[in-house]
Amino acid sequence: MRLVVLTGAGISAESGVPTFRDAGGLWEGHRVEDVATPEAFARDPDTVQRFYDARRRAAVLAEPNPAHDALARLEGELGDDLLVVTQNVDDLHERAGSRRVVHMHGDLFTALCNACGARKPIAGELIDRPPCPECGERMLRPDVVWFGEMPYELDLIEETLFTCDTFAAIGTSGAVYPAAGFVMTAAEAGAHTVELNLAASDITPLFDEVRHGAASLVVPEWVDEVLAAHA
Ligand code: BV8
Repeated sequence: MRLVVLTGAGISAESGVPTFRDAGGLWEGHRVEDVATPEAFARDPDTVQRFYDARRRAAVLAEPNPAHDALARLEGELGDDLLVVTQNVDDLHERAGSRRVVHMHGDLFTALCNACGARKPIAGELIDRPPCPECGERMLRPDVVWFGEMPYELDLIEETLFTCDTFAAIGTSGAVYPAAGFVMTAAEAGAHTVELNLAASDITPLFDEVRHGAASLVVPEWVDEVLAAHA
């Protein structure tokens, strides 16, 4: 059994991390083009830095929920036969104990230097332009993938999708590519595909199986079934 699990903001919603498109979501308070594009950063870096500094502070205060815990438990049993690909920039998968996690859209706790390209851990804020520990320049940005930028680890992700026999998408609206296309790649490779989401998404019709409900309930239930079938 080789599994790929794609997660989105919905898996962290019950941990108090706002999603993007739901009521009260991030895109209600901010226009994507003002905070999540390289053009926005060039035009108004302070607004972009404040946006990510605030999300970093909120992510520190959040705790993993039973959905994160269940995936960590699944990795405990399946080891290398499970890969979690997350669109999330929080660190709740790792704080729940997952190790095999690919952050295809980057993460809040790494800074990327626009001068020398170094990547450095960051716990605090970037609004005050701290110097790059490597080159000393004050051109650090959040190491997140903005719209129009190439997501990370696409080769590894596609390779794993081609050889998986089960693909699950948890808490994602399927509104953003190339992530929203992974279900088709997995299906073409013959995998069984399952969506676990609070409500129907933009890609629900593409799945073999659909389970709608809160991640903290439907994910542990699904993991128990997978482990029972694997035993
Ligand atoms: C790229 C990081 C070149 C930053 C993000 C093809 C067609 C059309 C457009 C495109 C295309 N290909 C590329 C594009 C352009 C663009 C795109 O997709 N635009 C969209 C708007 C149409 N894509 C890009 O620019 C990408 N780069 O294409 O580079 C390329 C081309 C080909 C191959 C390689 C490269 C880069 C996109 C990455 C942008 N960065 N995040 C940050 O975090 O600030 S995207 C961001 O939004 C997320 O990371 C995620 O990827 C995306 C969607 O968010 P979700 O996680 O799904 O959250 P959302 O709020 O939308 O939904 C939440 C869901 O959870 C809902 O369904 C809800 O019902 C559910 N839910 C809520 N609560 C719960 C729950 N479920 C369970 N339990 C709950 N309690």
